[in-house]
Amino acid sequence: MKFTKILIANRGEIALRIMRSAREMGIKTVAVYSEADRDALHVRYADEAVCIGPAASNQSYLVMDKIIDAAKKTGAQAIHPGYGFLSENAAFARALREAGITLIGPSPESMEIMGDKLSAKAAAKKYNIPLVPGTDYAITDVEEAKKVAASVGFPILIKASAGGGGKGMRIVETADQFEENLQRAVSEAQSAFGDGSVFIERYVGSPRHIEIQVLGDTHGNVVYLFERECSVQRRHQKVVEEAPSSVLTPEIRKAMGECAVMVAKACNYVGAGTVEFLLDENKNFYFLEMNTRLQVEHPVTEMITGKDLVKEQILVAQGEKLSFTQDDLSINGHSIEVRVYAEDPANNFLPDIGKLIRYVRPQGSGVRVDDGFEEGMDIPIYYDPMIAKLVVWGENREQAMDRMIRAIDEYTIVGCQTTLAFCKFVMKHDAFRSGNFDTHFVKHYFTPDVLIENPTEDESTVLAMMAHHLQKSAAKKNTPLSQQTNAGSVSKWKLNRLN
Ligand code: MV4
Repeated sequence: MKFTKILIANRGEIALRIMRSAREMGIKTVAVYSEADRDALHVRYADEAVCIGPAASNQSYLVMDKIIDAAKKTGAQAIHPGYGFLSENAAFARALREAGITLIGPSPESMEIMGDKLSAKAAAKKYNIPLVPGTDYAITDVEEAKKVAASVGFPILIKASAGGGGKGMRIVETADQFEENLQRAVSEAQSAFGDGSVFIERYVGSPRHIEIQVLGDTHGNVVYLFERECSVQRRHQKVVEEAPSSVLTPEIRKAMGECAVMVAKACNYVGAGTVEFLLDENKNFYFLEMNTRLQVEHPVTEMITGKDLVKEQILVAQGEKLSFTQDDLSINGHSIEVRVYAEDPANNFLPDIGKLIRYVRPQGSGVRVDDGFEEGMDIPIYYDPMIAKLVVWGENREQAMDRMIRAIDEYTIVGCQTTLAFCKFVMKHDAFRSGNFDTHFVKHYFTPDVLIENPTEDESTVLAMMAHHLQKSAAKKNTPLSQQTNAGSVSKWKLNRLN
């Protein structure tokens, strides 16, 4: 069935990004919004908009019934959930199925298999996908855990089956630490996820995080759209993503890609999904988990493949066959994304929301900005503090990194602290530039004082202004008051630079 109208059950940059593809396809869009998002860009961009409640997500963007009602009321045939919120909620997928509304995403069954790490591992094991040595069943008995550990070797990582994204993980260095850690992990998993199942794996000490984009249709076809490298992250929050990875050989890429396709086939996957792997120092890769949604960092894949992943999602949700095969896909150039958060990297990345007093996006060749804000808007406190995704494309990695630095320098955000300077620090760092880094990059190399050595253009301006001002006031001290002028050269100069 061809859709004529779809509802986007999300907000911010991803809601806009989805609407843009829908509009290109001639599909009308319905926005839903909370009271905090009345003036948001996704509401203005949509053909229709429905208010679904107060600011708090659990009273708006997370309330299935309100969203389903909005779809029924507006006659939307399908719902795109974006990422976060209800995007990986199997109950929502099932409720849509019962309401006769198409989810632009996988089936509830695929979500359930992959939502639970143990059932995901079990599904992958059937296809001989490499897994980190450990257990593929829930473990509660300390003696048994010690036995497994003796065969796979310490350190060991305890993971919650219902966890994911690093939640509920514990490292165990020696056998005598098992008792305490296992009990704690079980009770933490029970209280955090309502499921105390944990399993153990050998701890891979310095891994790279590499994920494969897959796309499946309802006719059993699945392709991979190569990898994204997401090793630069801070406390499990990704900061920089790129495609392709600088460490994969064509052979490993093909092997990982084919494994990812098998993982998708293992759960009859339909739509866009991401299969996460760890890559160890010897370039062995291991399946970790599958994310059954469109990911934040999908643009880097779009930049190197030329595909519009949202369009493809909509087409397969309409029941169409994929219009290309694996052999039609190739990697063109290099793409990097940085996440621009309203957070203060000098102050432990605490959210620093405020009004965007001045907001000027970078432009020019090979630059894409996915955002949901305009100058003058407030960043709401209720949601994720991501302001934008800054994405660049270059013919090669070097050009992409240089272009990213240029784009960061062009980006003007006044009104809140942002992670831009931090991203510039990463782009200039030898370990990043050489490609020789792992998931410990931020922990190993970042301290707030590096920001002073890596100011963005805006910060350089402010620093120069401060220096200028200090010089003037020092000079003033030695000048009789009667001779002091108040030319306001600082503010005039600032205006020149900003306009
Ligand atoms: C691991 C690991 C080391 N060894 N598993 C973190 C997120 C979740 N998807 C799995 N994670 C990890 N699993 C074994 N056996 C290290 C991590 C990990 C990590 C993985 C990807 C990206 C960033 C990370 C940061 C810390 C730990």
